[in-house]
Amino acid sequence: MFVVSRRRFVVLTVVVLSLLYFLQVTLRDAVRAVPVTDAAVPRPQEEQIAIEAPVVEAPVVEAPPEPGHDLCHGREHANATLLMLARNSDLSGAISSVSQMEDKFNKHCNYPWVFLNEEPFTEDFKREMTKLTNGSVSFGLVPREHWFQPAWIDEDLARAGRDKMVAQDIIYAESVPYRNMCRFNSGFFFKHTLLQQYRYYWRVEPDIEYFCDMTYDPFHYLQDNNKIYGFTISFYEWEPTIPTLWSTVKEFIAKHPQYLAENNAMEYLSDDGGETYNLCHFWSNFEIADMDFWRGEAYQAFFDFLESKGGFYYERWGDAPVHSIAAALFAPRDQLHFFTDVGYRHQPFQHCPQGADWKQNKCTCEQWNTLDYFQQSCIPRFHRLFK
Ligand SMILES: Nc1nc2c(ncn2[C@@H]2O[C@H](COP(=O)(O)OP(=O)(O)O)[C@@H](O)[C@H]2O)c(=O)[nH]1
Ligand SMILES: [Mg+2]
Repeated sequence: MFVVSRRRFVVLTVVVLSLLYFLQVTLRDAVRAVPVTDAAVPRPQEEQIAIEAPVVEAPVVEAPPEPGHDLCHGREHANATLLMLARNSDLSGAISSVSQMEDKFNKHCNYPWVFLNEEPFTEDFKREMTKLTNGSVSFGLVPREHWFQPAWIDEDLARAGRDKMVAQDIIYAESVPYRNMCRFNSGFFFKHTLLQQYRYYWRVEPDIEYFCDMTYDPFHYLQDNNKIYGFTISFYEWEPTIPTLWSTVKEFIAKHPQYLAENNAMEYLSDDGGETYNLCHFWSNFEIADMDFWRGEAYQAFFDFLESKGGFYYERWGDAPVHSIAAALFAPRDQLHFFTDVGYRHQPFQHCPQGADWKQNKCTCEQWNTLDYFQQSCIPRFHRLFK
């Protein structure tokens, strides 16, 4: 009796438990089938995924990069270097410029630095510069023949030219080193041994200011967009420093018309189809540019022609008008680039980005203080090229 009733009890228990399990499953599915329409009720998503969803690897969604944060990650360096010509006495200005460049751009990218000087850099200078960057640093001596006034220049004529400018109260009127520097920057820097391996350079001077974070790599920008010359400030040259430059340019063009690019930027340089120079130029203390252009046939022929006239010493031809005229005439206009989003100052002028660029790039300049809006600016002429 006891044995039978125990067996019955076990059977009953199994039946009851099966029934309860069946009811639980049916009810649970019924509840899940009801759509959740009340947005205020949080859906137990994780629980659902845990129970029902097949296990799939969730895609890795990276947070959008902070502007500038990874501007050089994920892509090889362009073939480029940062470049500074400086004297040992420029040390404090060089420290200021290099640390700003590192902070605003190069700490993300570690492009190399090349420093050039016609005298050996002091150990102090080298130590200070090396300390400021994680990129490689090289110090080069400018060969004598790339720097000093050539022997064939008539010194009496050159002195007369300097005296005339002193009388006109022109800045650097009497300075031969300044003329050496302008000639070197016009025709020789890109021939330096340390620069042979590079195509693009960013020219940086001591004592300049950068106001904004770079949010992209400007070397890649030039490369990807087939640009050869980038600038931030453009205005009028002081005519007494270049009295015969434009007539020399016209003579060169008449001899070598083949070097004039189709769709060049002559209208930026001249308001009368090339007859006279309106003195507009790109301020070359900031340049991000392609040395292959300077190394190319047209520019080489152009520089040799200018050099043969002696105007770097008899007058005071600057590398800014020389580079600008060449870039505007021997390259198509769409290979020139206005880095409008780069905030930059070299005494006494500055360019300050506007609007969204100013905000996104965390610029510290005041937006009203930008040469573009002043009468001295040639930026409107540059813009008109593309209208
Ligand atoms: N090594 C060397 N660099 C010079 C000399 N003169 C000017 N520079 C550099 O050439 C660039 C332009 O000179 P800077 O005095 O700033 O001329 P400015 O910008 O036209 O007033 C700067 O990078 C200077 O450091 C010089 O005699 N020797
Ligand atoms: Mg300067």
